[in-house]
Amino acid sequence: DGDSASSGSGNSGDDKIVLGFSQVGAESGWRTANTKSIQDSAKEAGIELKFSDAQQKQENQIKAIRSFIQQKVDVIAFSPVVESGWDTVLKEAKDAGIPVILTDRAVDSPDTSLYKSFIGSDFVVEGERAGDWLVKEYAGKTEPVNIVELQGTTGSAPANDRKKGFADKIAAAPNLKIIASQTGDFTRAKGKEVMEAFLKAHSDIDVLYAHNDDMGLGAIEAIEGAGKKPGVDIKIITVDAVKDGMQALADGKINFIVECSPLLGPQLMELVKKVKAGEAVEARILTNETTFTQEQAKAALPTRQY
Ligand code: GYE
Repeated sequence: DGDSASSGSGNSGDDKIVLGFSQVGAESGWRTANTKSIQDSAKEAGIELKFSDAQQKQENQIKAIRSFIQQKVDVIAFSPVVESGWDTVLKEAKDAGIPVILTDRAVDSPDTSLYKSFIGSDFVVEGERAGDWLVKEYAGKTEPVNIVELQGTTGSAPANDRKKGFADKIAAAPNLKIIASQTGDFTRAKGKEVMEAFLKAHSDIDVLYAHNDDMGLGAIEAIEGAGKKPGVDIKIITVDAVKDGMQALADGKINFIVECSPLLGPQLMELVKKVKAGEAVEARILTNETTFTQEQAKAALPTRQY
């Protein structure tokens, strides 16, 4: 909706700021909560939001950004599905005088003048927190620990960084070994499918590290389908801490979750206003996050917002 009113200038007479936002897709519970946060906070801030869903495809995001440029929106924000390949379209926005804000995921463009700010998590730290927990869990043990890894979308910042942070930390314990690692595209269906293949190929999996809750939840179905007990026969670590993940953690099917907050909307709208007013903004805004054990999940669940 809203597309019919989009010809000509983004400013439709009143002084409402027009924000074009290109979302990754609807691949996970995290993403759904993120979309809601952005839509709700735009409304609250009195910002007109042109929202576009790229269905996990970079070409769709590039199209959406070009369309926002054509519509002369005031500010463009987007969550880049992958890290590479943005220089050209970001240059087009810059040449058109439209400021860009990155949310959630990073780009690898060397020219940081192509965007005003980047708001979101430190995914390397998230991977490190997952790795730290595992190293502690097996402290003092020397038997081999076989880990399988479900990676997020190939080429995305969270997949690259969560893999790296985890690998860096488990390197401290030579018996902790990743025996298989594949993408599950951040979805439940893919997580299940890839875990089924892992279980067929390896009879001796001790640990699953999934780059998000949804893939972990899909994998739990695969593990149960293979007659094993998730959280007991195979220990599971995930990232995000959305409600379904937290429930599985409280139920003992997941062992540890590293939080990644999707509630970026309010801070994004603050940034949009500042950027529109020509005020200086911080180049990097980090989200505050924690981790959850099974006991902590039980305590947090009743008041969890998403
Ligand atoms: O962890 C995952 C989602 O970019 C941080 O994307 C986000 C990730 C999140 O699909 O669930």
